[in-house]
Amino acid sequence: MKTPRILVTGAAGFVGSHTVDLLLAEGCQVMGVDDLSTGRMVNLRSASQSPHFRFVRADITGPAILDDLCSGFTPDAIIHLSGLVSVVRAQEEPDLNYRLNVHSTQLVAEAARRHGTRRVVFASSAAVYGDHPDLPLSESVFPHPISLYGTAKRASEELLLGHATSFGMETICLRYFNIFGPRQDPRSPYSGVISIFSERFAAGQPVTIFGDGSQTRDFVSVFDIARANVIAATRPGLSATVCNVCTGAPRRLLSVLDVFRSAYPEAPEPRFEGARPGEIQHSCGNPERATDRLGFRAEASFETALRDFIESTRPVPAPAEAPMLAVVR
Ligand code: UD2
Repeated sequence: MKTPRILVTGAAGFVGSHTVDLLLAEGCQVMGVDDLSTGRMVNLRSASQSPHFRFVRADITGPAILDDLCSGFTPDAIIHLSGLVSVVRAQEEPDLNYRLNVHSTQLVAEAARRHGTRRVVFASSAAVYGDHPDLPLSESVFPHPISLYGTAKRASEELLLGHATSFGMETICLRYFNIFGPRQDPRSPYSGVISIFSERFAAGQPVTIFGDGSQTRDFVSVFDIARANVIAATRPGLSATVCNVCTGAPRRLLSVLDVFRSAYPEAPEPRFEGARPGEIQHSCGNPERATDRLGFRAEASFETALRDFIESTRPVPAPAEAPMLAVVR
């Protein structure tokens, strides 16, 4: 069988770098592109050792960039992961949100069409659902995003599905729920709660709980997200679709906190503050469609994946000083 050739945009980011690692482990030829505005080369340290990986530093919205990549590499599929990830920044800079989260998708879809790449996998988000009351969220409910970020993801989905209908392309939009795992940047105040907690617990600093901690989220390991991407890009015979990537099992924020506190029993007490304005209380996806249409099911046990993540971010204790040797004269 021919070795799959996969082009990954946003390859040096949190999700991108794990996806690249898994594609290489599965024997694919991988071309990664990233402008390194938020992605980091250190995330590709292991991938860069592989003779099957090539990396190009570029902004994919630049003139002819995607055409050059597609004509040089001739990908079988494109996994489009680059974009503006901050919901707050998307709200503050709507034109930037449009360029990075909508226009870039149109450029990817068109480059794929022109170069005969039938399969495009797209990083969509649970944000397309907005504050929908019917949980768990199924793809059949009408999406009603409440942020420009969610709106842009929704618009991108429609552009890709339009390419499927018009040109027979296999465009697969994956609605990721709350992703956690290694390489997520904890420094931004808008990072995922688990990466913020891991950094603060490791530094011996108190964490802040917004609200009373009873809010729930459908947390998915980044290793499962990478697996969904790889299946969507490489499994033969898939049709265009939109699928949740989630576990279907909501977790309370207080139970997440408990796992951290058992790993760091000496940690200071958390601080409680008012809930963030406009935030939803509960979120959970229905994972059935991804199982039916892609053959994907989240496998990581939440507790195990969270404990592994906590251990991987635990500071390494400084080596004990060597005992002084008495000088014998
Ligand atoms: C997620 C996405 C966001 C958007 C949104 C759509 C992440 C990181 N964010 O936001 O991009 O798609 O869903 O619905 O996946 N919290 C604390 N203390 C902290 C940080 C957070 O209590 O230091 C709370 C926060 O108030 C919220 C929960 O933890 O209730 C989860 O917060 P989050 O920022 O990880 O994710 P979320 O679901 O708000």
